[in-house]
Amino acid sequence: MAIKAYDPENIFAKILRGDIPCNKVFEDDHVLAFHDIAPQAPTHILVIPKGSYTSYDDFAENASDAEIVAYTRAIGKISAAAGVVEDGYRLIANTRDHGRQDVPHLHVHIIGGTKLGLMLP
Ligand code: DGP
Repeated sequence: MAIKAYDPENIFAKILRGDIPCNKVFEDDHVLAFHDIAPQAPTHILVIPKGSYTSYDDFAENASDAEIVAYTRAIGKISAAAGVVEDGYRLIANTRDHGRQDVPHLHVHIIGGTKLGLMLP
């Protein structure tokens, strides 16, 4: 199946443009992070690159080194600031159809604040 082109009307593109609000936790030149609208745990933060990347593989292939470093470090910093590092947490990047990705703009979920259940297929 062909990988779809970036859809500028996806909900995270709208959040990036300021068309719809978010509960922001971090922002810099390359990254925006905000609380998930339907949290699955006490901490549930979404971290997105500002560039138009549909998914992790698109980002890994096409982002600049500066974007990749900024995104990777931001995920670490935001996790630390959220207070989940010591006890542990989970990073998830659901990817396209089989990965159950709903929003076609790359996002990493930072989930923690409690002992999480086992991941099932
Ligand atoms: P995924 O299935 O990995 O594509 O997860 C998408 C997540 O995005 C899901 O946990 C709910 C969240 N979400 C969807 N719409 C909005 C929104 O408008 N605002 C916020 N903050 N989160 C949203």
